[in-house]
Amino acid sequence: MFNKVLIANRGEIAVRIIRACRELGMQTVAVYSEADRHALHVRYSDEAYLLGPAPSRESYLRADKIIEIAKRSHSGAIHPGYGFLAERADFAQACLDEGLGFIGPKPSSIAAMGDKAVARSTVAGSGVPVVPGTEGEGSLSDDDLLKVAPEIGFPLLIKATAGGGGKGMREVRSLEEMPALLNSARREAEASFGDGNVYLEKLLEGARHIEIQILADTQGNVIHLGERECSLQRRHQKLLEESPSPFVGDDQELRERMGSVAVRAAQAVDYINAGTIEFLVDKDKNFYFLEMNTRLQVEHPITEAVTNVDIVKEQIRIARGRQMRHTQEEIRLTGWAIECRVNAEDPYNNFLPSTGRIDHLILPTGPGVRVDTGVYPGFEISPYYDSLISKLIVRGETRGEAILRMRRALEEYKIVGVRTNIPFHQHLMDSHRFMAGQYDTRFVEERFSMEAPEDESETLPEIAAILATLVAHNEAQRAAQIIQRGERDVSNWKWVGRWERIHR
Ligand code: MV4
Repeated sequence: MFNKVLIANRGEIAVRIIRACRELGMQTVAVYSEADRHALHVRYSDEAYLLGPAPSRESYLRADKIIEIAKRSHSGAIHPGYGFLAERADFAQACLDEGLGFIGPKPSSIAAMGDKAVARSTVAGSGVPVVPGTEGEGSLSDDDLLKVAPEIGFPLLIKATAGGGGKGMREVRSLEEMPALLNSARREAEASFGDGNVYLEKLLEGARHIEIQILADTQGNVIHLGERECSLQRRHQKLLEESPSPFVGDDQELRERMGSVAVRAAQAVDYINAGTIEFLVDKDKNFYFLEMNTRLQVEHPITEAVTNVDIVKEQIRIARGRQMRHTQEEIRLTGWAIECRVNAEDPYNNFLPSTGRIDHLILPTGPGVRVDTGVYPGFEISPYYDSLISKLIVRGETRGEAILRMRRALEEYKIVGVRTNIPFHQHLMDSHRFMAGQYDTRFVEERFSMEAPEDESETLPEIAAILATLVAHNEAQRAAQIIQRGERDVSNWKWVGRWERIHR
């Protein structure tokens, strides 16, 4: 039984895990790169060890060094967080081989779900619905794929078996264009994963992306914690998540069905610890298994907010061989939670990553607000890691209250020194489609613009357009976002005025 945990991660998630450990009375060991010497996770941990230079390859991906530090510091277990080594079966196995606990599933479960074709056929064998497509495991040649494609029917999707996150994915609308698309999909998959193997699925258009959080302990208990709506994303990067899903809403029967199918999918690979089953859900509420994420997810706090379950503490208890503290009957979703991912990127410039020092920072607080962050004033945002700087999570009794609370929290949030996507989230909170919960995975890319109100404004009087823009974006927030030291000498107000005249 361990009581010292090494956190093999950085940023907000490392801080989140350290907090859970401390509340459970456990010692914490941080690891960090040269870019993260002054990071919050280093300050919050009991001990911290340098891994190496800033690039992930030379620091947070150095499995050998991390295991060596775990042993040297007498840590009993490693929590991988998300990203980096979290879904590497070989790393989980190496931990176990060295007598270290891995706070996550068994290596065999990670491997089975890591190969998307194996995952499909494994869960399908347990009666989990999958999108019609190629069946079985093992590699398929172009000839094989071109032969079965017409049986599956067009449009279809080429997907990488080593994939996930949309890499190596291609839409195919006819047999004629398929050979070239197979080629480019294989090349991209080979470049990204070192594995050019692909499989086919019928393309589901206009579907929603809804995922189910599950927890499984070593005593054989598997429960689900309801769903998260994750359709608001751009180029496979999620931007906002909510729980419950407005699409599932009060259809408790659908929730229960998706939940029990998710539990079955987890059981199909002998799953232990926290995991997430992703589904595509069509207009008629048919749902299909997409993939399973065998890790703690970025958006776990919204599930915590509506279930009152501390998922990270449960992960640690489960890894210590303890029974889960909750039964399925005890889990009830109450209220509504929304998470906005605050990224250091410029929503007015194609979401270009923004780096630099955080000169000023005021975090929103107050009723129903949670901020998980790894940064503080004076911290330098480097280009080496993902651009997530914080997660703003709000909870309300109803979806309406949660949206109003999110607006209020976004107004309070001030970051000066780097650009952030806060104006994007503010714009989104004013979108009628978002308010109505009417969005699918194409919404941000196809129907949402930062430049103009979503419903064409030509017919509206000019004065209304100006007022709507001013109210929607909140002048003060806009001014704070725009400041870049030494770049111009006019006041923010003048600059905003010009900007708005240019962008009308
Ligand atoms: C799909 C799909 C439509 N039909 N599969 C994208 C990433 C990977 N996790 C699976 N993805 C999709 N698979 C079929 N058969 C549409 C997507 C998809 C998507 C899925 C979830 C969230 C956002 C998405 C954005 C574009 C496409």
